[in-house]
Amino acid sequence: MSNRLPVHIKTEANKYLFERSVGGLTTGLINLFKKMKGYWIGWPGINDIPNKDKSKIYNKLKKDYRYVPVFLRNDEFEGFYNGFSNSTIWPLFHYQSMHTTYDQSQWDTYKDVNKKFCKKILEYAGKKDVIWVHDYQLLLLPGMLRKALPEATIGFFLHIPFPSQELFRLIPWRQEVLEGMLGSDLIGFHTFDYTRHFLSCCLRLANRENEFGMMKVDNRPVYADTFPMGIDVKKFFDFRTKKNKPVLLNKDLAKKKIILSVDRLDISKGMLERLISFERFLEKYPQWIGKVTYILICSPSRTHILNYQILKKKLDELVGNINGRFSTFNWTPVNYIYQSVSQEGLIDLYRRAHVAFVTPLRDGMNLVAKEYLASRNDYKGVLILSEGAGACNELGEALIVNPNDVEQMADSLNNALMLPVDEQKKRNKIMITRLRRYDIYRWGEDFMETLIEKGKKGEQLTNIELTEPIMNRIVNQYKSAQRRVIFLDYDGTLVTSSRKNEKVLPNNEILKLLKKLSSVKSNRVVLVSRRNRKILRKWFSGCKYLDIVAEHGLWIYRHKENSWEPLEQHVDSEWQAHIRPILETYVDRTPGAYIEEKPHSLTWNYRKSDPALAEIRLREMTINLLSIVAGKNLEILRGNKVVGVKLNNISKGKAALRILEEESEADFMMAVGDDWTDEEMFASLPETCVTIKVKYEELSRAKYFTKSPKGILTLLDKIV
Ligand code: GDG
Repeated sequence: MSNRLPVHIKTEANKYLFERSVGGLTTGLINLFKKMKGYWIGWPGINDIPNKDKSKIYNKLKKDYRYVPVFLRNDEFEGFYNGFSNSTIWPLFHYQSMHTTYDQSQWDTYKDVNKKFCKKILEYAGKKDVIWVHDYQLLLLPGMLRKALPEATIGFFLHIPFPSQELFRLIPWRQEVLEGMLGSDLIGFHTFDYTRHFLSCCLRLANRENEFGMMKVDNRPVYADTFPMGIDVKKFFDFRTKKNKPVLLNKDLAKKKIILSVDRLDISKGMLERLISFERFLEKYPQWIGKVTYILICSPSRTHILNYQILKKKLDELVGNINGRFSTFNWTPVNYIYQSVSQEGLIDLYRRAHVAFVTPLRDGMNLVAKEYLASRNDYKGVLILSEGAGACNELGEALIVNPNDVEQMADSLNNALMLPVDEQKKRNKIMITRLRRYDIYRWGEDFMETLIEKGKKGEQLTNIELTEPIMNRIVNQYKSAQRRVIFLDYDGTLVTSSRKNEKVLPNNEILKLLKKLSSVKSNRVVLVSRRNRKILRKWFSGCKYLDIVAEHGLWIYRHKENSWEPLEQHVDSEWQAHIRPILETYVDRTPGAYIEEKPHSLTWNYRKSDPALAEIRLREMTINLLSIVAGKNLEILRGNKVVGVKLNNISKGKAALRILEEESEADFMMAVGDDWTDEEMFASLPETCVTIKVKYEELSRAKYFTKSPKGILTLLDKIV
């Protein structure tokens, strides 16, 4: 799925003509698509097609190319493409917030058109198909598809930068945009920075934490990862052009030193700044006057948008000024071509250009830089590349420039023209070898393989909702067992989670359930809580047959013995004196954070803090803590908005295992909990144990989940 099909339709003399469309996405994907057996669904490049012609076009595209057109009306295209896509998302994501507009009706149309695309896919996609959605025009589509096809494997790739949250948060509909993207199983970006920005937006604006790029959304894992798009290196490298006969240039021009740039006319491509620096270069290095020609190829794009019209006007003027100022009777400094050139012509130009001058202000990747290198089968030529292009991460041997630094760019032109051929070859060989390794095919396969793998892994990671039929199944297991052990956490599991030391007394319903459940002779019911042992005994004094594990596993109460036993005879708490000051430093530096203290643990809680700040503090703090806990009987554990240091021989899991040692006959085991200390318990219990997590938006080792304590009380009620 992409906004644009790889062809666009033109009308000429009442006939429909099909032409290849220009642009990074299509160039990159067309060959990959040909290798796959699928459909490419997208807009055919023309609007308001009369109904009588639609089916003719539809059939031709489908039969000849396996393309499926989504027909749009002019007004839809205006709001969706020229509007929200290219007047809001594009400029904002390219850090041009001053050129960004926010228009409610354009946003509404954007949503409607995404729905239209969704409807079209649903005509083709099977329940479990793999769907790959491309780019910023279809940000909402993964979310829409997920609703309609919950089991499908959905990938999304963003071809443009993903901005820092400072900018992204300016969008009034930012939440919906993020949720739309999060409908995917895998979200791909060109560079690690874009991935990082996206994850940071999810954290700060949608409160979604991640573990190494994985988030949990509606009980599904969603992955964000980096896949730098490559090109078909072999095609460019092996392309046959006649050495002596230029395709587009006349003989005189072909003899000059050529500086080349190729862009779609776009505000992000830095053309004005580039021209200004070329003018400065002529001023500063007059020895090149008459010897160097700058060929500026610029394909028309988004011509209906005002900002693009203004840019075109400025560009025309600037080229005119430079040419007026420096031209001689037999030399023009800037050769400005405002049209698309043929593929053959383009590759011939790449091969003849001494310098490729690629200086976008911001660019998701920039394929032109890669194409220039791949075309150079003589390994000659110099690439000047902007640090604002995603490609800069992979092409460090190019001459790297800041696209706003006119002086630096002018100097780089001179340096590039002076660079010895040996040095050119050395640098280009390294870069071309790298491009060969991760070419467009590897990129596509890598994304697809990861998508399919993550889609599968998702099935394993996902816990199952505790629905009525599952409850009935658990009740049957319970009924047919001879000896049962049931571990129940209290806060957050039987009652709604409370703040630190707030008292949430068990109500009559809970007390009645626990009393009944624990009175059954063949049952051993154990309440497993973080709370103080005395309080727990007081609260549950009415449940005579209930056993209790208190203070995260430190104490075990057996009703038969009517006494408390420590899990470990000696609990050393000296270690806390070393850890506490470190946690305190981070409390001081992180508004909202606080420390919770137990004999066997110290935790740093940040539920109330800014999640992004806490994330940074956490990383730093963990590094500090690691050096202290190393080699000691201590471990660092991370839970939901909490990180803790604890003695590693004391935990709910260890206490539960101690109890199970006394229960060798048990043929039904169940454990229920809601937080990270319970995760330890889930992990240490045998595979056959029924484990239930009372929380929804977190990854868990438990087999089942339920959204609130109500689900657990219902299950216990069914059991008793
Ligand atoms: C977006 C992102 C990202 C251009 N003019 C002609 C022509 N082209 C071809 C080039 C190249 C493609 O169009 C342009 O690709 P870019 O990557 O440079 O830029 P965008 O179109 O803005 O693409 C970009 C890309 O998506 C892929 O993810 O890299 O950052 O903005 O392939 O060769 N081709 C021909 N004649 C032209 O006049 N034949």
